[in-house]
Amino acid sequence: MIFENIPEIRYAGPASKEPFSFKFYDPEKIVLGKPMREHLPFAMAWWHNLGAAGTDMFGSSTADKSFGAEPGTMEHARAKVDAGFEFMRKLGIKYFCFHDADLAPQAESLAETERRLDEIADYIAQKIDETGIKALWGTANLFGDPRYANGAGSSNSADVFCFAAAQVKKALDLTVRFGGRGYVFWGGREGYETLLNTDVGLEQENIAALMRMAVEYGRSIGFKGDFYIEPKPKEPMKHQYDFDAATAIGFLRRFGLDKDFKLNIEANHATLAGHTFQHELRIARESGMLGSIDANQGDMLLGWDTDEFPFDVYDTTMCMYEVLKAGGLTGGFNFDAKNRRPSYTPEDMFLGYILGMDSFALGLLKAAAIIEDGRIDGFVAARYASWREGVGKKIREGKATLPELADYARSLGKPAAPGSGRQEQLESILNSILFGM
Ligand code: XUL
Ligand code: CO
Repeated sequence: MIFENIPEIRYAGPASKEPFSFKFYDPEKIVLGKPMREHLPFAMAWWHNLGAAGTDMFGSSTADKSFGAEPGTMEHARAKVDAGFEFMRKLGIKYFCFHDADLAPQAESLAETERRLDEIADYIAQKIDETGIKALWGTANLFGDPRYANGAGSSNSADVFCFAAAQVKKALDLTVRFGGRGYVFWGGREGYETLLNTDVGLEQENIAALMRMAVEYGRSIGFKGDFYIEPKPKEPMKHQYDFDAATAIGFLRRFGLDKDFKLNIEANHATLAGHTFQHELRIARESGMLGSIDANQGDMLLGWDTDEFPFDVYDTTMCMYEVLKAGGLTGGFNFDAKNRRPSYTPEDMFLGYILGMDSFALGLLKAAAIIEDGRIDGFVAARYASWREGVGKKIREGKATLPELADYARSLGKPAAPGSGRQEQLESILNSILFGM
């Protein structure tokens, strides 16, 4: 055992003062007809939880993530598997997300890297058989290696593109082997630093070509899940092509990829794009493309991707409202989050996940309460009532003409008024649902 001092984490209720317990995440509790665990398929992010040790631009690691083995060795790769499965089992987490590069150290040659991945995959597959824990999604790290400095699918070099293709193929093999529900493309380097050296048209066509080949190959090896784009506007590149949900949806439709792809929406990426988390979820939901969620949050005082554990219950509530309205996710909730640098002990790893899981459980309870209360949905329905009858209905059905509507407007005799939007009243209702007894 790696986390010897940490017990299995159980539900103890909101009044509990026991740090190693859930205050709101009660897996078997029925919410709107379904147990919480089904509403909330949580996943562990391999890279942050088992890899991130607190290094930043100004300082080295604060946390020890060696798990008793020498970092950079296959022994360490195995120790991470042991730590990860023990961690997930103790928290009752049923899924994990991974990049190929998170699983085993990269070797000099692609062939040796792939051999190492196969070796560790055998070990992971054994753990999957023992525990029933599976992959939520897999992905290829197409941003860390220097060869991807100008992008992967969007690289100026066809040889670099082929390396990316090899990695995507292998990551798909692993995702299928680990029972993954999805496969992610996060285009961290798919963008540009300056337009002076960039052929945007060629780069976008090539990214689409890589995605199309991934779909063809994935389906040929029996992958039945969804492919996802994870939008992010910038960082590491100055501009990334998958800027936000609307941009990614337009891209997928332009290249005919929208039947196989959905979106993986990350809270911190939404705010970097100048949107709220709920905005991105709503745009994805309205297009039938809300697939999965990277559950974290940013810091409004810092302008970058801080990947904090979710804590803001307004955000998790409105997130869960969108998820409930979408009828759930085909993916799940991946904690793409890391402890703050000064929270460097193994206990902090658990405390971060307890915070995140409780914040989403509380959000689920409150979102269900908003729906059951009905005042907000009722207000929205009433606000658009004019579209369900008379002239509004005719317009919605596509049966109206401009001259006809002009005649109608003239016949009204008084200026048309939209009616109050009642924003303050609605915000007050939200507060009373969140904090009222
Ligand atoms: C980076 C990010 C990635 C993706 C997977 O901002 O969110 O970790 O989730 O590559
Ligand atoms: Co992410």
